[in-house]
Amino acid sequence: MTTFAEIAPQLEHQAIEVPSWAYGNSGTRFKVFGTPGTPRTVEEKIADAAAVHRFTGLAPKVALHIPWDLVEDFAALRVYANDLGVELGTINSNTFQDDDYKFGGLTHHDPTIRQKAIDHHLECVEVMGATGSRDLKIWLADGSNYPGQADIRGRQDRLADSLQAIYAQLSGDQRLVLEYKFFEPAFYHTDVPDWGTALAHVQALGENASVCLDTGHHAPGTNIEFIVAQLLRLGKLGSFDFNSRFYADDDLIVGAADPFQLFRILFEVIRGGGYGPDSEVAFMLDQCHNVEKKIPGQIRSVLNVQEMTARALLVDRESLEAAQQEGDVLGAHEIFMDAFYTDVRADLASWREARGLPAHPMQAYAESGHQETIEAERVGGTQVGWGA
Ligand code: LRH
Ligand code: MN
Ligand code: MN
Repeated sequence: MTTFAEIAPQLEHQAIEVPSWAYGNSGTRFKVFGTPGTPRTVEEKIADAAAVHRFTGLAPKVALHIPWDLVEDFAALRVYANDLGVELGTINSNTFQDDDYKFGGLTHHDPTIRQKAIDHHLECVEVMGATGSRDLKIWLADGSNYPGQADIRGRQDRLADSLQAIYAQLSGDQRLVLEYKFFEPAFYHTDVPDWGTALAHVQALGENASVCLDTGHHAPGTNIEFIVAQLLRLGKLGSFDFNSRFYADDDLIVGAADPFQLFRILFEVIRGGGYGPDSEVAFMLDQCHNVEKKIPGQIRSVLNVQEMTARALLVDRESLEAAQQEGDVLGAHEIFMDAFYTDVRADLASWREARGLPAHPMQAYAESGHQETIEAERVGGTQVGWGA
């Protein structure tokens, strides 16, 4: 049995990137509820992300979405973030809220619109230069609703060409990360529906292109940890967008719907070399907090990832391998489940305390008065969020 003391040093490597949009107002197509204390500016979103890091020590970076987080001076925004103790992380492009993109962006049949979508990505690459971001994350809303509506094959060819134009503008250690999603907003076909399609495109691009796996973007019952194992094996797992789903792309708190699935995913990440100081895999959250408070929602999320990482690290891999070799099905399964069922919360509390962090970040945040302060301060103005 592996002990917590044995795995504790490995917990130091945990870094989870939080999304700026988690702090803005969000909702469903039925209603966006306003939440007191919601940021009115990009700076206030970053300040909220910095609060999550202060209380947990787990979230040193904040991902930006362009144009939601468009500012005049990204270099100044970077200094502002650094002063608050966080860095600016992944730059997410957005070609899904402009009328021109009704029938697609990077796949569009009209060269003018396709070029507009490419240019948007080139602007994102410029932003990355100013923010010091490594990753450009591309998710496409492109697809069609009805059979015959679009030339599925032609769109793949145009997508490959568009991605090539964007990839050519990356420099140094910058990366292009392509995110897949099997449906929504298009319902008949999606242009990057699955990891196989994403892989085909990033493989054609080259070494600095990889796949982003959003845990909410799969059909029910999909074995996500298998995809993790395969992409790591091929050196093409660039990043995660973590969240929980009950039905579709619910974007709920990671580890809330199915902690065991999160454990299985993290086990494969560790097994495949995707966790640790030399890992190239970015752990990100892609979530919204529609009805709960946003900062504690994010604190809960990063703690859930930490908890399941600790449990996954606890799997006695030597004994597991021995049991597997012997064909001891139930023995191997038990070793795996023993780690999953280990309650690490008290050990993690002491571990945090030893690092000068609050033992219980949720409670510490609730008692800090921070929420009341931002709710009192942030009145008036426009609350930013989805669709802003
Ligand atoms: C699409 C998605 C993608 C977007 C984000 C807001 O469903 O997962 O990552 O950038 O949501
Ligand atoms: Mn996502
Ligand atoms: Mn999504």
